[in-house]
Order: sequence, then structure tokens, then C-alpha cells
Amino acid sequence: SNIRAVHSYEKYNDLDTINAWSANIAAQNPTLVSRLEIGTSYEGRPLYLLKVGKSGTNKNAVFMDCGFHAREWITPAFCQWFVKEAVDNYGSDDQITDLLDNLDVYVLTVMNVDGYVYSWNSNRMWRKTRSANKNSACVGTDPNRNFNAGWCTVGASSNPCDETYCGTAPESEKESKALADFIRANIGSIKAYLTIHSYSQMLLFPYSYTYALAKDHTELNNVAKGAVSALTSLYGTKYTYGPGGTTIYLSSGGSDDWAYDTGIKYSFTFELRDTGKYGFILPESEIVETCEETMLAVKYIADHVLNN
Ligand code: ING
Ligand code: ZN
Repeated sequence: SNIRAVHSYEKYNDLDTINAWSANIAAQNPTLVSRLEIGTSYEGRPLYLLKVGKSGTNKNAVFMDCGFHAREWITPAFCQWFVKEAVDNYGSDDQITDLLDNLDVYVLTVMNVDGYVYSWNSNRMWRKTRSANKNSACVGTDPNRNFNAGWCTVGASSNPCDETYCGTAPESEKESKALADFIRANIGSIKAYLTIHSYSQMLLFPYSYTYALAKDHTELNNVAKGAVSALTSLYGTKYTYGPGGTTIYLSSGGSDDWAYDTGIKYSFTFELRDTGKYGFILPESEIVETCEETMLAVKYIADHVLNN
């Protein structure tokens, strides 16, 4: 249909609705939000990045992405919610105001745009990108196995028909390459990398491609502990936290491990609600609570970045 749905923060929005929303929120809040295009997807869709923050010189930044995996619909909903909270509360809430005066937050609301559209129109459980694979009828690469961090060594597949297919090389996917290129171009200012997935209720940090502890393990563990405690304080939602390899499973080519090895110390993967009752098909009735509690964890991490 060519009739665009009305945007709502309390519902899942399709990609056209999200793109119209992002254009609008930037136009309505020009001193706080701007929209950049960091590349295009395999199927030619723009990859829009929102830059959220008060203009200033030499600001540090946090990069946050949602929608790596197509079916994880709660995650683009959270990225939209984050931007809403920023524009609604800047100037009235001291914590948000301080954060946005001193940090820019780059928000990639839907990383895997082609997969997201496919999950709306054809297969609700789609995970990967939608790129064609040579000599195979199977479509797509797992974008979270497609980064240069122990690439395709463990917990990833070299078979294009598998859900964890690592692709033909690190950053073989246009979406991964665009994200990595943007981070490399801004490596001096980006101090934190947050990648939002679902489900499992976990806060993960490097490493996932090895059991070796990260150089900053103790600090990352303390930050994760504080962030989880903030999240749980709102509705009692229980989260586990720790290195990806031991907390969820060993897997290589993840964007958080790549960001960490590229020099971004505060690199975290969120696994939002729930723990499996609804899984990827989290009901819309849980969007508001999920976003409210996750905001507390993200603000906790951003505060830590600001003060360290
Ligand atoms: N989970 C992540 C996945 O890509 C993960 C877990 C995190 C793997 C960090 C590697 C690095 O499998 C989901 N739900 O996608
Ligand atoms: Zn995921």
C-alpha cells in the first residue's frame, strides 16, 4: 500500500513511517537533531543516522544502533524512543540536558533496513540482510557476524543458508561497511558504542569471539552492573551481564568486539525483553516499559562516559 501509517512510539512502525518520522523530528528540532545519510543498503535504501546533541566544539560522542537483526522489532522502537526522550526532556530534565550539552549521540535507528522491510512484508522471523549469495539460492548475511573481530572463526557459519552466515569477508555487507566507515571517520570523538538487540535481557560486553578477558574487563563489568541495576530499579526486570562469550555464547564478527578492538572502550550489546515467552514477537503493550527501563541503563552508561 502507498498509504503511510501514522507514527506512534507505542507501536511498531514500518520503515517508511520511521524514515518520515526521522525527517520530521530533525526538521522540528534543528538545534538538537540532524539527519545524515551514511550510505545505502544492498537494495538501495538510505541509511539514516540521527545526530542528537546541542552544538558545541570538541564534543565526545556515543554511537548507538538498533535493528541489526530484522525480526528484533523492539530495538528500532527503542532508538525512536531515545530520540523522543531527548527532544522532550532537553532543557527540563537536568540529566538529559547535561548529557546532550556535553555529548553527541549518533542514533542509527534501523541498521539492516532491507531485512526490516522483509520482516514486515514477507517473513516476520527474518534475521539477516537481503544480499544475494554467489552459487546459492539462499539470501542474506548475518550483519552481527560480518565485522572484523575473529571473523568467522567461532559461532558463525560459512554456509550462506545458515542464520549466522558471516559473509564473504568482514564488511562484505554495505550496511556493515557504512557503519564501520562512519565510526572509523569519527574514531577520535566516539567514546561508546551501544548496539541494541533482542531478546534475552542481557547486557554484554567484549569479548564474544574469545574467552579471553578484555583489557578493561573490570571497568566494563562495573559499568554493566550499574547500568543493569538502574534498569531493574524501574519495574524489576532481571538482566544478566558479562562478557558475551560466557554470558550468551561464543561468536565471532560481532560489531561490539570490533568497536572495542578499534579503540572504543565502552562497547556494549543490549539484549532487550523478554526471556522467551514472546521472544522476537514482543507485544506492543510492552514497548513503553521496555523503552523506559532501557533508557535508565543507556543514560547510566552515557553518564559514565561523560565523567571518565
Ligand atoms: N544476539 C547476538 C547475536 O548476534 C551477540 C549475541 C552479541 C553475538 C555480541 C556476538 C556479539 O547472536 C542476538 N539476539 O542477535
Ligand atoms: Zn540480534
